[in-house]
Amino acid sequence: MFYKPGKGLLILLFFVLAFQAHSQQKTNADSIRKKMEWFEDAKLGIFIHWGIYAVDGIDESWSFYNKKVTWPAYMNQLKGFTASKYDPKDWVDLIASSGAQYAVITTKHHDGVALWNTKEKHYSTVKHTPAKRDLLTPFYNELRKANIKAGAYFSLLDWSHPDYPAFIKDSVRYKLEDDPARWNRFRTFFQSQINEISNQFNPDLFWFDGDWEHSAEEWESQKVRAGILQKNPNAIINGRLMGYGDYDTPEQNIPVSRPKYNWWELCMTINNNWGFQHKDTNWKTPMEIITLFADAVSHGGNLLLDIGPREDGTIPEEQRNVLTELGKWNKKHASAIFGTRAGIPQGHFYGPSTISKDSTSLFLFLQGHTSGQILVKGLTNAIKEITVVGDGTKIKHKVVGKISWSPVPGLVYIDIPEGIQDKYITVLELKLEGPVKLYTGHGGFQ
Ligand code: FHN
Repeated sequence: MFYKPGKGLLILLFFVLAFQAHSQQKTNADSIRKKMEWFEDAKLGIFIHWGIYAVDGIDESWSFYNKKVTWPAYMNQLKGFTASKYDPKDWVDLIASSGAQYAVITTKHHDGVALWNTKEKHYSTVKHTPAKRDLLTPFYNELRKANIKAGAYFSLLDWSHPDYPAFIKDSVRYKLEDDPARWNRFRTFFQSQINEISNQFNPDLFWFDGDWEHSAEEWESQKVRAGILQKNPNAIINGRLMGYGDYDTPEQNIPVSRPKYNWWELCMTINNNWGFQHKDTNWKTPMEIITLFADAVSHGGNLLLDIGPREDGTIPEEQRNVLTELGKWNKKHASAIFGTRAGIPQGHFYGPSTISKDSTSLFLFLQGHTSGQILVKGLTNAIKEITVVGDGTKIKHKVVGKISWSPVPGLVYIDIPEGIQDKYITVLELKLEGPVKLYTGHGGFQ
């Protein structure tokens, strides 16, 4: 006679399992939130696209994919990639001077050329270029010395690999369904390279790219994520692993509405191209970079600003200037940027803003050379004092239209005197009585 569990026991078992699943999910969410904290505090990263495409100054990988040049002509750039003046300490000193808290370098772009001594039988700067060396280890070593987090960009797709389906636009080497064994060979290859990167560099952040060509199942995204986290549970993965990442990566165009992920990062070129292109002199100015950086931070995001070094490893002066100017502004306004959280909605203040982590300081970013009065609406808190960040000047304000018996706050008008304006963006710190509290009603007396 077998024991037949009663209905009550089955219901109890169901709730126990449901509670365990919920607890596990909460634990996972808590552990992700904890590991994302440095990223959320970091606000600024520097992206580095460095590869053989800098030799002729052409589009990284895309130039052969889009048939602007033949693949042999593109790969002929291997012969010109010298890294002859590569100075990783100079790179990291420049990155540090910008105020960036992390850096992400292309370990391998879609063209398949690894910048480290991969054991896989495929292209690398070690085996196939005059550079003849692993370019990543010295860079990561310098980042660690400077206490800057290390990111590894890795292209899942590899248009140069003979076992990868896609090659150039409008033509494929094979279809997955026609040759699954060949796709498995490629999957083993790319996952082995990811393991090499994990084992050799232990990145704080994996920046995957090129996921759009296959599904999570075809990439085995879940297995890739698990493998990375098994080696480093604190590693952060960007949102380009077909749904198995930790944060969103809007590219080139700043979001107007906040992206769907809890965390997000805008990646952007400093001119119009990711890699070095001598013909591209369309440099964004320091003012433009600082403006879009403030906007991204005010919406709770990060900026990953790209630079493209020359084939010899030197960084163009225009790129150095932008990073240096950005760094000077960041140094002066660090309290309003690093470690803050997203600011108040546009309806309350017409410009970027951030809030201190303890929510008792509200930072207002004044575009252009504002003077006269600015308005903050719906701020319930009393303001203890207003200070110009990085300058210390105290500023007066007045509350207008407050009806004494109504809970609706009055309008806050702040007088901006001449002479306190920053060269780029002026920031005010409003120290509040208690954590920021906003009125979001429809006006009137309620
Ligand atoms: O195709 C790449 C491109 O070359 C570049 O690396 C950018 C950087 O975010 N990512 C892909 C396009 O989204």
